[in-house]
Amino acid sequence: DTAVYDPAAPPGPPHLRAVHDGAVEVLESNWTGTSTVPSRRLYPHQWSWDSAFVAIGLRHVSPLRAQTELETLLAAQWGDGRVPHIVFNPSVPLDAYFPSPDFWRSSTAGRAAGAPRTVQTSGIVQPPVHALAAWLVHRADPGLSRARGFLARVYPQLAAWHRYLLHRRDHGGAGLVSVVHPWEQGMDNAPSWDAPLARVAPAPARSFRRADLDHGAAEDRPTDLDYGRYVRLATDYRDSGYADARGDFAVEDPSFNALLIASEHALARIARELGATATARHARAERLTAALVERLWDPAEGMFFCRDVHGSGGPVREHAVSGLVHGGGLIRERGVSGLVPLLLPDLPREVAAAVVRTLRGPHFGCGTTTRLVPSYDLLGEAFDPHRYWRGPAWFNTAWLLERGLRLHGHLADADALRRAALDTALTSDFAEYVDPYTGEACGATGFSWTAALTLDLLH
Ligand code: 9YW
Repeated sequence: DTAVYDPAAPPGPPHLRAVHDGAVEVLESNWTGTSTVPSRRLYPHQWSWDSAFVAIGLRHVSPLRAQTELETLLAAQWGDGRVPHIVFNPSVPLDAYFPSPDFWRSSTAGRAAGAPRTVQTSGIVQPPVHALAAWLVHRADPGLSRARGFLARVYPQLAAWHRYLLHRRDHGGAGLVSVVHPWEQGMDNAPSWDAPLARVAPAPARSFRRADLDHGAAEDRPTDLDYGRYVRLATDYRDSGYADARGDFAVEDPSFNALLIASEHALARIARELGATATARHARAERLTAALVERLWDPAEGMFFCRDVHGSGGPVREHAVSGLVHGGGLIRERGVSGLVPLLLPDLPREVAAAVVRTLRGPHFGCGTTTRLVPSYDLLGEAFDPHRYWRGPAWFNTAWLLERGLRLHGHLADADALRRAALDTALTSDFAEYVDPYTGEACGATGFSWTAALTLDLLH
């Protein structure tokens, strides 16, 4: 009877079984043998924060594959500790994704920063969800993890990764990490970037070819002007040898920093599991939480905002898409990134309570007007329910907020968000993102982190 080889069915009614089976199937078909592509057609390489989210879900299906996913990514770590945002698959044609390895030139331009010689990567980073993922993966099967020495091997790599961010990327000088490119924060064309990007002279459109438009609808994707600026920033960073001097663009982002803090807490747990002391790491995470509140919290608006490190006191500028933008300091665009710190255990009580009120209020409509939390202010001038990070709902942010609500004791809200995410994942065929009101699928379907985080919510 071969049934004994079948994976155990998760508990629950038949439609949850369908969600489970569908999610497993997506992860199977996006698995390359050593890692998972976010989407077979749109994103045919390994992406950094995608892999962390994927590992969190994959641990329920195969703890071994989940460990391998993180190990493959960390094998491409640079000598200076940075974990690149893309690890390229050499068997995929160069024109399948832009920017391709010949744009980043990691093994030559990144030599001084210690880029690996044998594997091609990008030179920017993505949010550090990895230590959190490694800890959760370990807990899914501690026996296998210990037998393979999983934590003992990844711990020094993760520690070096956090060191890089904390020491080389503190461009604001207050302890928080700055991103130097919108792609680093992961929410590429969020309206929060409009102001700092307005200072960047776009690269000429003819100097690059957007492969994303071969697979994604132009009206759902960033604009050509956005891309011109992305290319300029990345080119200048590359041509500096990926040196972390303060460049034109440096922003302290709430979600990026909150994920680093959550990962720092996870790294403390990993240290303790390995027999080392965890106190210093927990203390650092608490200090970073205090800095996050001090630098990015706006009590009047009840949410966190990005801080434009170069912008303080600068002139008000014009942006082609959203009109007038602020000259500096806090960028008061309400993005879902400003709610993600709810994930943190040491958030002051009144801050957590205010974030929950904002989440439920008219700007995000959670549990009231929206089906799934939008990426951007429903009432904001730049809101567009279909354009990528300027309105659509994403499943990774739903997962992060669900965890935050649960952590802070808002169980009914957490349950409702969980149900909405599970239903929408199934009906949208595990879409990359969805219309926040209707749940209509946008971007790619069969998207890996949607499937993985759905699986995690089922358990
Ligand atoms: C792109 C892979 C990546 C995500 C990012 C998302 C998108 C790449 O896809 O960026 O070409 O637009 O914005 O967060 O990691 O899924």
